[in-house]
Amino acid sequence: PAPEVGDAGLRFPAAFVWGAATAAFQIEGAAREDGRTASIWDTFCRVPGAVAGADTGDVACDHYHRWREDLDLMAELNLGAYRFSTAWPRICPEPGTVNRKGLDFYSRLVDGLLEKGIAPWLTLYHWDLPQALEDRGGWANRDVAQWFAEYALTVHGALGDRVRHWTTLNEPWCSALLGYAGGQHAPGRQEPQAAVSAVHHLLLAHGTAVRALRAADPSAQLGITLNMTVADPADPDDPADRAAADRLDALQNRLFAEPVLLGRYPQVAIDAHAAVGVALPVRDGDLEVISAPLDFLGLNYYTGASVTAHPPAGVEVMPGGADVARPTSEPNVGLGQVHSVSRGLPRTAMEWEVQPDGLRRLLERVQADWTGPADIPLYVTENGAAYDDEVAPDGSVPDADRVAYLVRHLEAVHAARRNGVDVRGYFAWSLLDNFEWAYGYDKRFGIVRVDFDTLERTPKASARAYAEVARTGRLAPGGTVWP
Ligand code: PNW
Repeated sequence: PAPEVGDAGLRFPAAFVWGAATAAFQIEGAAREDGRTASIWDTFCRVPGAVAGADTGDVACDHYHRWREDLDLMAELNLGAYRFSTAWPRICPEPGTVNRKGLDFYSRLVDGLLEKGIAPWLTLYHWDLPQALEDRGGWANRDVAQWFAEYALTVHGALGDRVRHWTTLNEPWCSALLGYAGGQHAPGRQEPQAAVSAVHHLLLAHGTAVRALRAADPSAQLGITLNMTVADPADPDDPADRAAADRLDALQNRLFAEPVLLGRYPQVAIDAHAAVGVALPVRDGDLEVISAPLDFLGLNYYTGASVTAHPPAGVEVMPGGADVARPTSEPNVGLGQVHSVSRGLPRTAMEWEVQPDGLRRLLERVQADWTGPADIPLYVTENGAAYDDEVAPDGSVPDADRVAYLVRHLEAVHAARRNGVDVRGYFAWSLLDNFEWAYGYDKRFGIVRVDFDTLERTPKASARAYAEVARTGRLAPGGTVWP
């Protein structure tokens, strides 16, 4: 095999997947078209103070109408893969219903991708639960596992002949804990027991869908995407700080990775829940369903955390704590005293510290603890940064900070590969500036700029740089020196 490091810079194998990612609610718009019904995010956007600027997903990037143009962009950027999600409320607004027009949109999109030689990576759930299902209890209702499996089979029935890579859930931590405990995300509930029920039912939905899809299509590649953090004790010599880092790791990372890949919930998380009087509603046989074998694990990584058990004097860095008017709470149920402390690293517009080496360490740890034993590969399904981009007088967007962010994280992926991690692809978040959840359109993660007045798309410098990496399969000599 070709050497990975050399005069040509850092080389990735020819089969390495170079992609970009989006999610339905964040880009599509067309919220009331062709039979789409309301999702929990349509409702949440109308709660006063829930979303910055009272922004909604009504128009977003208007991708529902501009998808052909967006496909041209993807081809221009040399993408080998496109990670997108299907909107449940376009397809199965209620159990037992199917909306053909919703499926047809994704069928056209998939055909368009394949025509351009771009592999579709489909995510079934990226946070837009039909409001009709939330009205029946949402993720806190155990029946949701069955509803989700039915929806998964419906989408597979329409697209399974052309889509090879299927992801059940994107970041169930966010859906359950920001949605039902912290209240930062839809449906905005702040009910600890409902939140841990949602954790379990999301995972049960995942496993039930995996079993159903596997039976329908033995050759489909099935996975889940988890968001993980690297929690370091602020003072590694302080047992209280070490315990704080351990609780955060248990409640953000292990609570999801272990049931899915090892078939058990971590005792530290069970104890943390019990301490606040709540419990995962596990029934006999559930963990067998939840740990149905997978073909890959997707990891989303943005930042790490340095944590202490002692209330800090300085400013707290709380990933995901939206700067909005509505009161929210700590999302991690039973976390206890855990406070983030700044390491003085550069930050993105989300206030998240830039910690590329955290990605290398995370990949190594995830393989050692989970994907190695399960014998499955890893993909970075999201990584990227929000910055306050400036538009130059000639209309170009010289986003040097985002270029540096991407390069440094790709170097970390390469370092993990050199250390033996089987990570086979990388998806930049995001293809387009889009609806950044509780932050609305204020935070721009795109490698392509979207003008939200005209909806015009402009590839940023980061898009050009990423296109070059995707074309050549390498980072230029010195890593950070880009063409
Ligand atoms: C992920 N947190 O969200 C999502 O998958 C994307 O849809 C989103 O646009 C992207 O990351 C950037 O935020 C997260 O609070 C939201 O730690 C919040 C957190 C993590 C990920």
